Amino acid sequence: MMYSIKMRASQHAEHISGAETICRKEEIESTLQKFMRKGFFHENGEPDFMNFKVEQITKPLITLEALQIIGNQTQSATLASQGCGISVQALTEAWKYIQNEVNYRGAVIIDAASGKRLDDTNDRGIRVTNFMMDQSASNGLNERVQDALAIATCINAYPGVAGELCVSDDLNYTTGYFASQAKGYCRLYQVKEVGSRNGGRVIFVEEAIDLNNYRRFLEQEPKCIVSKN
Ligand code: WAQ
Ligand code: MG
Repeated sequence: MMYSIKMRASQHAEHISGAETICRKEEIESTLQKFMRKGFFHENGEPDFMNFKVEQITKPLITLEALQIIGNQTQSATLASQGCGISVQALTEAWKYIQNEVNYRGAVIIDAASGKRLDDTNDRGIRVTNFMMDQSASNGLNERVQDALAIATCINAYPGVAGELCVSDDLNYTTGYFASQAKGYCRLYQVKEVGSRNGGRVIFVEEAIDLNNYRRFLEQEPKCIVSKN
C-alpha cells in the first residue's frame, strides 16, 4: 500500500512552503517529520498555519521517464525555449507571473502563443501532486533538485504542453530552469536576485489541450518518475 503525503504552510494566509510525495506506510512518519521541518523552519518566514494530508493511493502508478538535466552555465530561458512553439509574447507574460507580488502555491497555465492565462485558479495556481521519484532517478541529486525534476517531468509528460519556466520563490535560491519534453530540464543560473521572493511556475500549453484532463493528470493521477539508465 502506498500513501500520498502533502504539506502546505502559510503566514497571514500568504503561501510560505509546500511539499508532496508518495511513500510506503512505514515511511509516513519520517516523511511527515521531514515536511514539518521544511515548512516550519523556512527562510520565507514562520508559518501560523500548516496543513498535512495523508491519503491512501488506490490507483496504479503511471511510470514517467525523468527529463535529462542540462547544466549549461550560459543558458537562458529564451535560448532553452527556442523551437518549443512558445512566442516572445508568451515568454514575456510568463516572466510577469513569476515577478509579480503574488506568492502562488502552484503553477499558472498560459497559452504558448498568446500568453493568455488559461487556468481559473487565481492566486492559488495548480499544484502537481501524487508523485514520487524512484531511486533510479534520484541518485546523486539533492532533495530540491529531485523535487524540481520530478515536477518538471510530470508537467511536461502530457500532450499539448510546450514547456515550463520555474523560478524558486525561496528568498535565497537563485537557480531556476526551463523544461520541455524535447530539450529536457535546462538549469538557469542566477535567474533572480538574492533576497527576493519573486518566483513561480508557468506552464505553456497549446490551445487545443484538454485543460480539465491535464489538471486531473497533474493533481490526481499517481505518478512514479524513473530513470532510463
Ligand atoms: N506543483 C506546481 N507548482 C509548484 C509545486 C508543485 N508541486 N511546488 C511549487 N510550485 C510553484 C509555486 O508557485 C512555488 O512558488 C514555485 O513553484 C517555486 O517552488 O537547482 O525550489 O519549491 O536545478 O520554491 C528549481 C531549480 C528550484 C532546482 C525550484 O521551487 C535546481 C524550487 P519552489
Ligand atoms: Mg519555495
